Amino acid sequence: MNTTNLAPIPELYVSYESAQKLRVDAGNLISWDLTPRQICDLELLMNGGFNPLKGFLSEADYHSVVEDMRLANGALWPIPITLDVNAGFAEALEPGQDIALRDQEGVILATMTVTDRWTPDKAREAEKVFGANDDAHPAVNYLHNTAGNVYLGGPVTGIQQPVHYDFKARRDTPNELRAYFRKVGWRKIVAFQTRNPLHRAHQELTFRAAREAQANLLIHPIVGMTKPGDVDHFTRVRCYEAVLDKYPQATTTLSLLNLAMRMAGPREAVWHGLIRANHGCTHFIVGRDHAGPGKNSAGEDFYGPYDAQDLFRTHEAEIGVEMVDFKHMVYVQEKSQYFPANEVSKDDTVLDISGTELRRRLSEGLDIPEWFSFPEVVTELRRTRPARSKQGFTVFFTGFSGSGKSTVANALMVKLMEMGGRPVTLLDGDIVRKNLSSELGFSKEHRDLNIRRIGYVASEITKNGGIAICAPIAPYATTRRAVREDIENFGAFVEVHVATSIEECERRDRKGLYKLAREGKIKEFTGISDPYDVPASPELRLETENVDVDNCAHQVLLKLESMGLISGRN
Ligand code: PPS
Repeated sequence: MNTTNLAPIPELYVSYESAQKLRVDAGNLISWDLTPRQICDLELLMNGGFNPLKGFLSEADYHSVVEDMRLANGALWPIPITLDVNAGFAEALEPGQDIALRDQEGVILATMTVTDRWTPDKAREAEKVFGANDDAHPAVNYLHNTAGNVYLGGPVTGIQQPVHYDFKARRDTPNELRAYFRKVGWRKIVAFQTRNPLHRAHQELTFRAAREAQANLLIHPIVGMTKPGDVDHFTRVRCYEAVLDKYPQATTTLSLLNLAMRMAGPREAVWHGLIRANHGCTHFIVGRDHAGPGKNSAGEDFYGPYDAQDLFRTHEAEIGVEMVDFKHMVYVQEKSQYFPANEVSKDDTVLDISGTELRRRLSEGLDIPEWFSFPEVVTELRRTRPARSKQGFTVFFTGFSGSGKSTVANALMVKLMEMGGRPVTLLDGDIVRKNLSSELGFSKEHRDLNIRRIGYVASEITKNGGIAICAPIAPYATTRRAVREDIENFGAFVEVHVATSIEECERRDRKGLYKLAREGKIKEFTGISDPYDVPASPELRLETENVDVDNCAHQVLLKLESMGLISGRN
C-alpha cells in the first residue's frame, strides 16, 4: 500500500535553538507588519501546507502561476501566494536584503530574503486567476482595493507559528495530522472542506463519500479567512463539535485549517486538493460550486456549478488526491432521507432550504425543520444571530456637504430613541472630525482613514447590539464597500444615499463653504474640485428637495422595518 501520504513533509522552520538566535538577530532587520491574510499564507508556507513553496512567489513563479497554473519549474500551483506591500516600503529595500515578518502584535514569525520586487498587472491577475476583472469577486476586490501595489518574493525562514488562543487542540499542522493518521492506523482519508456550518445534507454527503472511498473522514473547515458575511468561525467550530458526535466513533476527526480562501472556484478546488495532499489525505470531496464567490456584477455566476470538478479531474494525478465528486444533496420526503439531486425520481417530493432561505429564517426567528439541521446546530446559530430585530445595525448616510445628511440623521436618531430597545449612537461627519479625526484633512488618503475609523466604531457598536448612525460624505465607493464588509460581519449595513444635487447644495450653502470652494479658498471640495462616487445600489436613496426632514427620516424607518430591523415588539 502506498503510504507516502503518511511520511513527514518538509517545513520551513529552523530548529528551536536556531529560532532563539534568529529572533534576536531579526530584531535589527527592517520589518514588515503582516496583514491578516498574509499571516494565514505564512502559516501554511512555514508548516508545509503550501509545499512545495519555499517562500512567497518569485516574479518568474508568479507569472507562470498566473498564466499556466504552474511554478516556473512546472509543478502544479494554481494560486499566487505573494507578499504585497506598499511602494514606499518596497523602494527602501536592496535586492537580496533580509526582512523580518511580524504579526499584528509585533511578534517576529519569520525572516524573508527579498530576491524579487515587482509591480504586478493586477487586472491580468484578476482575469487569469479569478476569471474576470470584476470587483464583485471578493478576491478581485481585495486585489484592487486592499492589497499593496508592489509584490515581494523570496524564501522564508520560519521562526515560530502564528499564535492562536482559540481551539488550540483542534488545530493541526500537516505533519501533526500525518502523525495522527499513522498513530491511529488510518491509511485512506477523505477530506471535507467547508466554510459553513454543517447541516444534515453535509453529514449525509460526507458519510457517503467516506463509504464510497472506503476511507476515514477528516472534516477540515476553514477558520482563516472566508467570504465576507460568512458565519464567524467561533460559532461554526461549536457547530462542528456538536455534529462530530453524530458520526460513528473512531471513523471521523475534525481539524481546523487556517487558510485564507480566495473563492477562486475551479483553481481554488485544485489548490484545496494540493493542500489536503500535504495534510496526508488521499481523497477530497468536491461538491457543487466549490469555493464559489457568488454572482458577478451582471448578476451571473462567476463559474459553472461543476467547473471545479472538471478542472480537478484534469489534474487529479498531479494533485495526488482522488476526487470524490458530489452533486447537490436534497431531502426526499417520502423516504425521509437525503439523496444526490441526480438520484431522485420525478415522483419524489424534494425538500431543500438554500443558504439565503436559511439566513432569512434565522434573521426572522422562523422555524428551521429537523430534517434540515441538527437542533444543537440551530441553537448555536440562533445564539450568535438573534432575530434581526434584536441585532445591532448601522445606518450609513452618504452625500454631498449640505445635502441634509446630519439633519435627517439627527431626526432618525430621535425617532429610534423614542422607540427604545437599543442604544443609538450618532457618528456625524463634523462630530467625528472633531473627536476622532481632528488631525485629518481632505486628501483621498485622509478621507479613507476617516471613513475607516467611522466604520470601525460602527462595527463595534453593531457587534454589541447597538444602532450606529453615520453621516459623513464618504465619497469613495470602495471605502464604503470595505466598511460595509466590516459591519456585515455583525449586523445589517443600511446605506442611505442623500441624493440632493450639487446645484441644490451649493444654492443652500448653509456653511458658506461652497462659495469659498468656488473662490479656490478651500481645496479638494467634494463635488466642486474633488470626486464623489454616486452609490450604485444603496438600500435607500433619499430625494430631499421639496421633502421635509420628518418625512425623510420616516422613509428610513420604513426601510428599517421592511428589512426586519425594527418591529412592533421592539
Ligand atoms: S469625508 O470625505 O467623508 O471624510 O468628509 P466628512 O468627514 O464627512 O467631512 C465633511 C465636512 O467637512 C467640511 N469640509 C469639507 N467637505 C468636503 N470637502 C472639503 N474639502 C471640505 N473641507 C471642509 C464640510 O463642512 C463637511 O460637512 P458636512 O456635514 O458634510 O456639510
